[in-house]
Amino acid sequence: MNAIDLSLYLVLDPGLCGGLDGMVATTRTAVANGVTVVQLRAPQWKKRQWFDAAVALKAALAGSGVPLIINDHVDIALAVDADGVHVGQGDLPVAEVRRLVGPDKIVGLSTSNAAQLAAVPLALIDGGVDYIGVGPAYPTGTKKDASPVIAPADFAAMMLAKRCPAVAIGGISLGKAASLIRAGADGVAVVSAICGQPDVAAATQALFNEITEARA
Ligand code: TZP
Repeated sequence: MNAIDLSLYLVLDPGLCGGLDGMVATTRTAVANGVTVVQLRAPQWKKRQWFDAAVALKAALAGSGVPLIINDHVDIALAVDADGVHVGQGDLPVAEVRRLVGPDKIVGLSTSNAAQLAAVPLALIDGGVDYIGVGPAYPTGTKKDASPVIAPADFAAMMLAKRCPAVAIGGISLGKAASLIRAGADGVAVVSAICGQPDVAAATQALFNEITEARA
């Protein structure tokens, strides 16, 4: 398994951030204030926009130690030599993703229920993943086709059953991260709690502090 610090995982949304420049500015500020992973996610975009944004984000993250993860598009991840790829249940199978990116890239997979969790492949040689996303933990307006919200008891059961690091996602804002960390999540992933916030630095710091305190 490739190590990844999932503590505070920023999933960029070009609409909320105000386009590419806004995504780069958000990334710089968020990383300076505690974000540990950055994912480029732009379901509406054409491939060239993905490529240009991935190049810009990779440059923005250079030297920070914070990995750049590309949602869904293995070719973009390979083209810019990103740190990893995150796929959903309807995307390319993770075994194929692993075969394409090799053993050293981070591969993440979204899971929304116990059955999907039980089917997660772990051994890298068999196409395993490095971490899972688990959600939605709360209702979200950001992903229109999100799966049903995972009830807290079911979320806790998934955290007990997981065999790799897990990041909670979906509707997580200040005050909603701590219970997920205490339930066993290794971190939380957010879009709207950081992207488009009037004070990205303060929003990031507050979330980071909540996660740190929940672990103490
Ligand atoms: N996957 C599951 S929920 C979600 C994704 C990408 C959107 C999360 O966005 P927000 O704004 O943090 O609720």
